[in-house]
Amino acid sequence: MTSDTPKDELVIALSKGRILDDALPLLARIGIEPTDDPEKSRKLVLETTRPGTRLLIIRATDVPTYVEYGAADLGVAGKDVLMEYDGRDYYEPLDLRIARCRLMVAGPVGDPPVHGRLRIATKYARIARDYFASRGVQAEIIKLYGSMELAPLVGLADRIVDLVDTGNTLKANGLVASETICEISSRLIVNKAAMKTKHARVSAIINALREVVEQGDA
Ligand code: PRT
Ligand code: MG
Repeated sequence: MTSDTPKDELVIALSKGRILDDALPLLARIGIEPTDDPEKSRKLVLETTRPGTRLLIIRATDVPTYVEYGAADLGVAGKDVLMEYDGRDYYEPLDLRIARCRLMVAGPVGDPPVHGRLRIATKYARIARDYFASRGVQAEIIKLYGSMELAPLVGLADRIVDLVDTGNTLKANGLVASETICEISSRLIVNKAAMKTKHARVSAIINALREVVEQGDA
């Protein structure tokens, strides 16, 4: 791919928030710790305690793009983001089992079933389209970029497709989940060229993380 990182460097792309919160302890256990506090620092490139290994702090939805084009060698991204992403040209060797949640269909509490075409508000247009099509349900997908919970309350949509963790956000807005589309967790993804040109270092990270993840499960 086009913009490969220098050969003597390893770049890992991550997003701020829950993925960073959950990924930092895993990285620390394999000896990679940022030298600045990522939540406090405004830097988008963070040096780590492992020489030549850097973290890029970017938007969650941009992680697969950086990895596919080789601007990062590795990345951590939610399965939701990967499923929605247009490209597929990277490896996905490991389920990190962090930032777990479910992608669900939800609607107003006590709402009767909708007959005919369903209007679905979601950030996950591709996933929602595929899901309803696979079930033979006629759905009009309304793409939103956030606050999906509002859409049924103001008559913009009949249902939403969104991530649910505790269910508190749905509850606070008078919504209830009706179907699970899939279970979500974050995955380690790897640039295809880096897997070859930096094979020793990349596979050492994959294997070390796999061990940590499996220990966490025991
Ligand atoms: O926030 P920004 O627009 O920059 O990007 P983002 O929303 O993609 O990032 P972030 O950090 O919010 O989420 C990153 C990833 O975390 C997602 O892609 C998921 O893979 C994962 N994840 C895990 C979640 C949740 N759990 C989650 N609960 N992402 C979002 N939520 C939201 C959900 O959308 C809803 O608004 O939390 C709310 C529901 O939570 P509960 O606990 O009230 O059910
Ligand atoms: Mg968010």
